[in-house]
Amino acid sequence: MTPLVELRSDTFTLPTESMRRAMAAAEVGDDVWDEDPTIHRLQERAAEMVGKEASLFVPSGTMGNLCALLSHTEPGEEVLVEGESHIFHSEVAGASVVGGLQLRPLETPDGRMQPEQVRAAIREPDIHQPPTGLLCLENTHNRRGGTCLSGAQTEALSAVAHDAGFPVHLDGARVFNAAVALGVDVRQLTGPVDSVMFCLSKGLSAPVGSMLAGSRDFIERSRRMRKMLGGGMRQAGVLAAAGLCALEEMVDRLADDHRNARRLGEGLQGLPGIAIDLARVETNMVFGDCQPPLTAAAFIERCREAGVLLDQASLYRWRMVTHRGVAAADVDYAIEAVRRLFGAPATAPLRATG
Ligand code: TLP
Repeated sequence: MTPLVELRSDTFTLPTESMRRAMAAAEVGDDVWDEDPTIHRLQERAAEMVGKEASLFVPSGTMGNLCALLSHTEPGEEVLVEGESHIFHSEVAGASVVGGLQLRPLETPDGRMQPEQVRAAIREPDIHQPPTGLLCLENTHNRRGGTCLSGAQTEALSAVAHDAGFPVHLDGARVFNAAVALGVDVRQLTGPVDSVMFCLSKGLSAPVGSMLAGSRDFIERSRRMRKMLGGGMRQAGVLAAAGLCALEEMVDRLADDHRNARRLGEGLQGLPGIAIDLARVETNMVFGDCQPPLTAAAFIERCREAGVLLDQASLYRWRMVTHRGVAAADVDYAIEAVRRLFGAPATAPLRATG
């Protein structure tokens, strides 16, 4: 049977043995009543790690972001987002449907908005215009390649919003990837913003769940929003137990995923018909563009037949994501399989994994 290398997303990571043991042994209670001791431990630990007063366990990153938007804004306000951000592109317009918010996309080449660009987008006090109510950042930036915002960039962007009197929310679904790639404490990336959502269920390998962190007041409001959205869970300490393992045991190993993504990007470089921007491979993602008439869907189907699974980003664009379930040998297998599709010679003898 052809082996399948799972590169569609780091959401495909499976829980570790240590997570399964912790889940089986977890002490639990009714979390809607705020009585689950394992969730309390997770929320305290998560808040401490990202340097915020409090945090909230939510079922998904999408719900965490929506709770944040609802807690920070009033209906009719405008929210500044990057043009390819997950909130704008992939959250089913929840901000507009549920929050009555207008999302204003700002275009960038690499996911890193410029302070001046944000300043210029802030609305004037004018009866015709929706007031600007929030700035959203994304780190790492998924659809721009898994690119990182540095602490200094986060600080400069946040200062623009704060000077104008509105808060900043960070979609940090993969903010630990950014911290590991930049070699900094994650608090440098979360300190300047008012709230941060990060996912336990992606590279950190927990089966379910994300965290939303911020001030005590903000988390109190978000708890209400989570209930409104149907995200009040009961004995979810079984899930929080896996989340605690994710935070304690899974952060440092993200560096392996980053090394594997680079190896993948380098191995696929130069094939006729697909273009990879290696400069954008900063963390665990590799994006490529097929050359018309080859569409991403057709390329993905051919890769699947060759045992390599990847994800479609747009008509011609595809994405590969490395994670704990993909070893260096799987990366090498994927490189050779894709190169064969293009009739390209095998790569030089493969290096040992670092
Ligand atoms: N991203 C998923 C898909 O939805 C695209 C993936 O496979 O990458 N923010 C960012 C930056 C994300 O990448 C994602 C998920 C989310 C938020 C939402 O998280 P979930 O899937 O837990 O709702």
